[in-house]
Amino acid sequence: ASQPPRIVDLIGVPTDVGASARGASMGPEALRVAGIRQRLEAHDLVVHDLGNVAGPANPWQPPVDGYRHLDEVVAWNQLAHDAVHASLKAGHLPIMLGGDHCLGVGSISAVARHCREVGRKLRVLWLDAHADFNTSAITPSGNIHGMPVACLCGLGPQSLTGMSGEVPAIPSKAIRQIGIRSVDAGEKRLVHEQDIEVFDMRYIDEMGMRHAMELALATLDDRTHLHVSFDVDFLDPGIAPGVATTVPGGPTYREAQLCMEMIADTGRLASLDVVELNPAFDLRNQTAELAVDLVESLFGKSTLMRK
Ligand code: 5AB
Ligand code: MN
Ligand code: MN
Ligand code: MN
Repeated sequence: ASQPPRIVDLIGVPTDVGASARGASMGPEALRVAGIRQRLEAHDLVVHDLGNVAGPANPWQPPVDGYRHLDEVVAWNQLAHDAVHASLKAGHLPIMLGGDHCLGVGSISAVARHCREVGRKLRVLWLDAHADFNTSAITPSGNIHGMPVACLCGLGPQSLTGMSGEVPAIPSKAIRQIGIRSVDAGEKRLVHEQDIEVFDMRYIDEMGMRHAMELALATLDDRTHLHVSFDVDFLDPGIAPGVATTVPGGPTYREAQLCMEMIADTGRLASLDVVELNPAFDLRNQTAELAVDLVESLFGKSTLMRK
């Protein structure tokens, strides 16, 4: 059993081609300004800031055949895929700084490919207000940031579903969704059909974050690669206004901290996305600072009571 890697690569992917509003492209810099590097270094991590990858501009066009900006989304995801895969191959722990959540396809398909290459099991925790399980046939918007989980499960255009070299890139049973509270009608049907394990806000209200996370993290073992895809709109908009698609009724500060701390306790975190932060909606970078605070907790910032 190998220890999770302790060299962290920060990979900026500054795009908003998959989003409903402009501005997530400013996310990587806002996270740097909030001190993500220094905060990780304070936890005995070696941090390599690899800078930003450079992809196509946002053409800001309406959807075509149910997809907005598909070519640009594919280009950015290929860049994310290659950078994340190279980091994993080097034995590092990639943190993708998004960018909108369409990038989950590139990032997680790289993780899936790596896991296949080294014979590891995969668990994906999808922290989000949304299920991101739309397809071109059912999307209300055409925005591809609402489709990455479907693409990873093999539902979507071949240019996105095939990125890992296998379709589907991941089995639906590898996924746990947490914090969900906004799902479109057609999307809901697909999530049920695919049998995705969802801990929605109703579940968290009734059973508590602790129980939700105990189940979401159950059956991990020392061969499991744990990936966290952290959509900042997971958080309650009262504490995290800096996103384009706020949904009321998300986790409080304490619930979010507990979520991150329980992930840290597993010692299995091996890759991370921080996506959908939109500085154009933020107030004095407070959402970026909160996201960095929570990332710090993912790497073991905790109170004095635990060792
Ligand atoms: B996010 C919506 N379901 O498909 C759609 O922020 C919103 O990555 C998607 O979770 C939100 O357009 C995508 C209405
Ligand atoms: Mn490196
Ligand atoms: Mn999302
Ligand atoms: Mn979301």
